[in-house]
Amino acid sequence: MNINVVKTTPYSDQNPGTSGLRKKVAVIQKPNYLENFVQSVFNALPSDERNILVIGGDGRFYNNIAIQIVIRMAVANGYKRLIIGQNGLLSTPAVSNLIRIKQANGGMILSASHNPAGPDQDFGIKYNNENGSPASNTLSASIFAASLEISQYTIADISEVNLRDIGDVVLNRTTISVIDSVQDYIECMKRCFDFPKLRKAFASERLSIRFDAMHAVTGPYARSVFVDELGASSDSIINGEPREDFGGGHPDPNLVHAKALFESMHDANAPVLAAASDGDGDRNMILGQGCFVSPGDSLAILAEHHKIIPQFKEGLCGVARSMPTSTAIDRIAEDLGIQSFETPTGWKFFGNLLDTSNISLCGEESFGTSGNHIREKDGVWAVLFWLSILEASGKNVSQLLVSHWQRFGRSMYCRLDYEGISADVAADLMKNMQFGVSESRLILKHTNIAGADSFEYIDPVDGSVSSNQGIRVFLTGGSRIVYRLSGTGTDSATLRIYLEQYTNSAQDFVTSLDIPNATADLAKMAVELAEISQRTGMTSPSLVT
Ligand code: G16
Repeated sequence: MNINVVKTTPYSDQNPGTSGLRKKVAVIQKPNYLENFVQSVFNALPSDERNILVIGGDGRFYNNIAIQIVIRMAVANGYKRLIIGQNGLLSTPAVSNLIRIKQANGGMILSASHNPAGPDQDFGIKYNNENGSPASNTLSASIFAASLEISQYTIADISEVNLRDIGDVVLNRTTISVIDSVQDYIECMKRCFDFPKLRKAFASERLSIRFDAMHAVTGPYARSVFVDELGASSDSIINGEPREDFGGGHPDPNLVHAKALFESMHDANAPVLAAASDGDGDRNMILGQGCFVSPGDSLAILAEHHKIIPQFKEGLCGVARSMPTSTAIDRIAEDLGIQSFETPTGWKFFGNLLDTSNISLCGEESFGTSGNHIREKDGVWAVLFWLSILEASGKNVSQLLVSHWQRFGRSMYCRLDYEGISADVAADLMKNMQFGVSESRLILKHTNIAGADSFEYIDPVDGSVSSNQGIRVFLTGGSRIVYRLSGTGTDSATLRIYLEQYTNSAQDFVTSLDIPNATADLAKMAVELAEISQRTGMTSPSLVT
């Protein structure tokens, strides 16, 4: 077998964002573009961390071609074993689990998560560490640095590797193991939850589910877990076949992109729970009959009822949320007498806290929730957790929400996205906000602003400092406005404004409350403070979720 050494020149735009490198497919297809990035990852790793690599993707357009390139390069770079999901498919949580149980050095995930797929849409690639967590900021910086000085890459001259059949093939010094994409993940779920109990509840029809896999990677996982293992009816999974273009949809589980699912939960025959996941299976949206559970409330309710699942029967050691995520979880932590950590946006910031048992449960406003079983967010896990709470409490989703608010108050939560802003305008807008914070000008702009800052995180485990992670504006009474730029887009900038309005008034404890309407005054204030229309020319957000 020949190993080809190919001369190349650097691209200047391979700096990983919130979660790996995400680009338009046309960019990824530029000559040597993907190869440069993959070689830069290998170059950034010490040679003794290049032994076992897990590889898989969400099945989107270009997955099949990209995965063959990654395999040929890993063989050429001396990996001893490659563990690959059948047909190249692995969800992000499944990769994280495999890295850990197979003692791999890391994993390469081919996904742009919730971004749409297809020839004119997005593709992505990210590296996860040996603990199963997305690459740290330090490693990402080394990958970017390597990409700026790359002059050659190595690639094995082999024909297409058959990923259809499970089994091992030895190529040169590398064993290529094609494995069942789902089986190890199910075993992991069985360690976290009481499957026999859930199965009984499905059999007696106390539990029922509708799961929208959005034609992305989660379909086979959801079918195996909910239908084959737990006995849910076979029509419980909708849009369950992974497709290269995700069926032309936008696999972002929220009330805009999974609207039909939400509407179906108003039918008389609606199941007890509905849920949706995203492109790579790490996000989750939870719905009850006629009601939506915001990600912040979901995280808090899981923490409130944590003891009912085997994974947490000894209790939680601590919890964490990303900075823009609602503070509902903080109130539960206080009640439990444990710490609640506030990290920057991005799952990679939870890894150290999980590894050192500072926390065992964490989540984000972007529909991500998970525990200490892996080092990624985990959509199916969150759904199983909700099913377990429904089974144990005998309450429905709406009753769980209301009793949570009655005890702890409610963080009414809303996110405004301003998409397609030019990068310069977005940077200036944030600079102006930074200036307002540093000069304390923001505080003077409104009588109920109690404080404001630019969020900086000092990792309590390794001491690394992450600055400029978004602007926080604190209001009297516990409400907040947060501003930050998205790190997952592929062109132009997206400004996110996160609104959190705290209430402990019983009249707000109804699941049908129109949250954008209830937070309209806060939204107006947020838009004025940041001078959105003057600076962007936009009179309304592109998306409200
Ligand atoms: C990724 C990260 C999440 C993060 C989200 C935020 O999600 O994995 O930890 O919360 O991005 O995205 P943005 O920077 O656009 O606000 P995913 O599901 O896209 O991998």
